[in-house]
Amino acid sequence: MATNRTFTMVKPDAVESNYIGGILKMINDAGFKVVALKFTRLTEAQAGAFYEVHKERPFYGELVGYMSSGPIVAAILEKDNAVEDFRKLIGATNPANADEGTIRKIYAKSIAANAVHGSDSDDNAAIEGNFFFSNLERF
Ligand code: FUP
Repeated sequence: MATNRTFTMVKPDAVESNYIGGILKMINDAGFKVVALKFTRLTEAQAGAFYEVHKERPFYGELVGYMSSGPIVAAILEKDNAVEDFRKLIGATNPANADEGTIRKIYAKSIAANAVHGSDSDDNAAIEGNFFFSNLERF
C-alpha cells in the first residue's frame, strides 16, 4: 500500500541558480506539505553513501562529485500517494524528456544537473528520509 510520504532534494545546480523558492512553491502548490526541511551540504563520502545503489553505473563518479559540489535542500513531503504523485510533478530524469509544467522541465539544466531528487519507492522514501532526518526533525 502506498504511504503518504516521500523524500526530495533541491540539488546544487538549482540552489546555485536561486531556484529554492520557486521549486518549494511548486511543491506546495501541488498539495505537498513539508514535514521536514534542511539546508546542508553532503561530503563526497555522504553523497557516495546516499547513491550507493548506483555504484556500478557509469555516471556514479560524476553524480557523487556533483551532489557534493554545493549545498542542497533536503525535505520530507506529505500527501496522499506521495511517491508516485511527486515523481509526476518532477518529470523525467532527463529534462529533455520531461513533460511541460514539471519541475525538471522548468528548472533542470541536464540529466546530471536535474534540479531535484524524488524517491522512487515507499521503501526508498523511508531510507532516504532517515539518511537526513532524526525523529526530532520531522513533524
Ligand atoms: P531519478 O530517479 O529520476 O532521479 O533517476 P535515477 O535514479 O535513474 O538517477 C539518479 C541520478 O543520477 C539522476 F538524478 C541524475 C543521475 N544520472 C546521470 O547523471 N546520468 C544518467 O544517465 C542517469 C542518471
